[in-house]
Amino acid sequence: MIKGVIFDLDGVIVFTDQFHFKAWKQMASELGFCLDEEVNHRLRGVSRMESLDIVLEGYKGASLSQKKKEALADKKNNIYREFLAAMTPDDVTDQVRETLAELHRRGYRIALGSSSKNARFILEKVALAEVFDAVSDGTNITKSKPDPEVFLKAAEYLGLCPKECIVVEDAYAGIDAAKAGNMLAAGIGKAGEYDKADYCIKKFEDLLDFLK
Ligand code: B16
Ligand code: MG
Repeated sequence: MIKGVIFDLDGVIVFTDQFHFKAWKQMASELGFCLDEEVNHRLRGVSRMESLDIVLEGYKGASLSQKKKEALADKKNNIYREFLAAMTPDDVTDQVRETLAELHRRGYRIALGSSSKNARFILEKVALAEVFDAVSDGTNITKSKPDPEVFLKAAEYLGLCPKECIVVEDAYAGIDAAKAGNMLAAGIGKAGEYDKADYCIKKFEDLLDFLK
C-alpha cells in the first residue's frame, strides 16, 4: 500500500532546468565554446560535477585539472544562484500547490528527492519549505541518480519502507533510481515516455487519479 510520495524537484515541482542550461551556457561561452540545446535533457537529474563532464564534451581545449573543474562548477553555480534568487512563489503552479495539499488531505506523506545542493534554497524561494514532510537532496547523498540513495534516504526520513513509496520524476535516471530502490515510479514530461515507469502522467494533477 502506498503511503508516501517522493517528488523530484527540477522538472517536476519547478522548472529550474532553463536556469541550469543558461548558467552552463554562460560558463561554456567564457571557455570559448557553444552549448547545444540537445545537451539539456542529458543534464536532468545528474549531479553538478557529472553535468560539468557532459558540458565539457564540447570543449576542445587542453585537459583541465580537477581544481580547475571545481572552479568552473562553482562559477556555474554562482550564475545559477543568481537566477534562483529571482524566483518567487509564482514559480510554482496552482496545480502543483493544490495537488500537494490534496495528497496530504488524502493521508499521504510527501518528501522531496532531488540531486540538487540548492534544493532547500529553492523551496524557500517558492514558499514550499513547510509543505514537504521530509527533504532528501544533494547535501545528504554520496551517489547520484540512477543510484537509489536519494530516494531511499527520503523514504527513511518519512519513516516508510521503499515499497510504500512512489517516486515522481522527469528524468530517465530518476526512474531508474526509483526502480533500483524497489519503488513505484511515475514519469512526467520526457520520462512519461519511458517504458520503465509504472505510471505515465501528462499533468502533475493526474497523480490524483491513481493516488486515491
Ligand atoms: P545543483 P533534480 C538536478 O535536480 C538537476 O536536474 C540537474 O540538472 C542538476 O545538475 C542537479 O540537480 C544538481 O543541482 O547544481 O543545484 O546541486 O532534478 O534532481 O531535482
Ligand atoms: Mg528532475
